[in-house]
Amino acid sequence: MRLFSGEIYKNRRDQLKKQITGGQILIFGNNEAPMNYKANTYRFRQDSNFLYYFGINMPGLVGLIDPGSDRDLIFGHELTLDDIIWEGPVEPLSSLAEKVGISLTLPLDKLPETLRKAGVHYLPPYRGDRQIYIRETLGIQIPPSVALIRAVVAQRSVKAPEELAEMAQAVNITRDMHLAAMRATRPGRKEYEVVAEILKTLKSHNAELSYPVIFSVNGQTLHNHYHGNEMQAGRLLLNDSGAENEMGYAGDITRTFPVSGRFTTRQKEIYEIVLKMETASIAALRPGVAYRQVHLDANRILLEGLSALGLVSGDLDTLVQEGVGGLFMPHGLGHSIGLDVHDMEDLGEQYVGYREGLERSTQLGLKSLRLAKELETGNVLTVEPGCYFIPELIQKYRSEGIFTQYVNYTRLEDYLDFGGIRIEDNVAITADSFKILGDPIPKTVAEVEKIMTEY
Ligand SMILES: [Mn+2]
Repeated sequence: MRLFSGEIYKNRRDQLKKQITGGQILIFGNNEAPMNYKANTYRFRQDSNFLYYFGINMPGLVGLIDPGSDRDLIFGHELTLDDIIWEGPVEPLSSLAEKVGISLTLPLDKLPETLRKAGVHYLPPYRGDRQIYIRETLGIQIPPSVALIRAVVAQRSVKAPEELAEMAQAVNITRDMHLAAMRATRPGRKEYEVVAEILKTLKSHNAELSYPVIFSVNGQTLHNHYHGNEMQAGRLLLNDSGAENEMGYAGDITRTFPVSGRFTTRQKEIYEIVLKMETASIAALRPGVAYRQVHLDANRILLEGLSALGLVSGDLDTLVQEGVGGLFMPHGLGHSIGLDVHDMEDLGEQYVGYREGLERSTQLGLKSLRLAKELETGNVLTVEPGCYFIPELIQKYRSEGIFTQYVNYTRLEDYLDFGGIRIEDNVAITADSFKILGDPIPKTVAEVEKIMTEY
């Protein structure tokens, strides 16, 4: 198990203690999750808050941080002979705890009596077994702590240099997956044959997926997990896939490319619009910039491009304000990323991506913007504009007479078989600018066509 130094975990807990005064802080690790019966489990994924403060990637642990004392604790069980027979002689919990700066571990059944239930702080549980444990076993009746949520979000939102290095590594593994996919795609193959190459590359780095692979000729479906189509020349392929490295940090990258290796004129026209949205959005990033504004500016570039193609018309400011861009990009420009691919979504997007005075819109597109607030140094986020032609959405808007004064629905008929394009990179906010994480991944028309026709 790879860990940061014990000092790093101790400093993180000490920083949290300064924010929370009075009451103990409980950080729950995850348990194994049964797939079809108890002993046959899904891949174990540790809780990200536990990983952040306690590092140990093992099921069945609870961390206790006591702001009134120097001593933090981990509750869990030491391996029995039976465990060793089945699972092998892994490192004892007490020794792992030592490595993350914890000198005392106790059996999990000692937790109820150690706890002062009155002022306990805990984070919102997202698994059913954990909710039951908190309520029934620990007898905690108070809700999750908003003060703790705010403190954890503030801390985890600013990535330290050692975290940025892990994230760049996750992106570089992801990069290899994307290069393999571009090289393996050709007309006549099935999507799942290329997905197999993606997974082979992932596993060769001892990494895991940070979310299920989206790899489809139907890129207009935003989260398409079906991989059974035959890839045909003339279609576009959208690949949104990412690696989670050994330390739990996520990559989240999207590239779109032609199955044949060469863009058609029509594909190139739309691709260049999305590429301009992506590069211009990234170039605008720096501390203090509100990501909501970057999202709106990307929409303006989209509408400007579609206007040049005669698909929309009208005053650009009005088009942006009316939300016409949502018809073509019904999602937000990006989200925070870190130990979670949507970082800290378990704690509530209103705390991670919004702030007081910044309300979430109800407009199609803008309502799905997960990160709207002002950026600060150390934030890491995705920039992932897209342009999609979703036949069901276009037909519904047309039949209901929505945006008829702005959208040329007759011309749009030619695009109903187009699919969708998304281009996504992971970007860190530096002291005065930005840095795209990882090595460059083919992105311009020329770069994409080159790698796809090299082999
Ligand atoms: Mn993403």
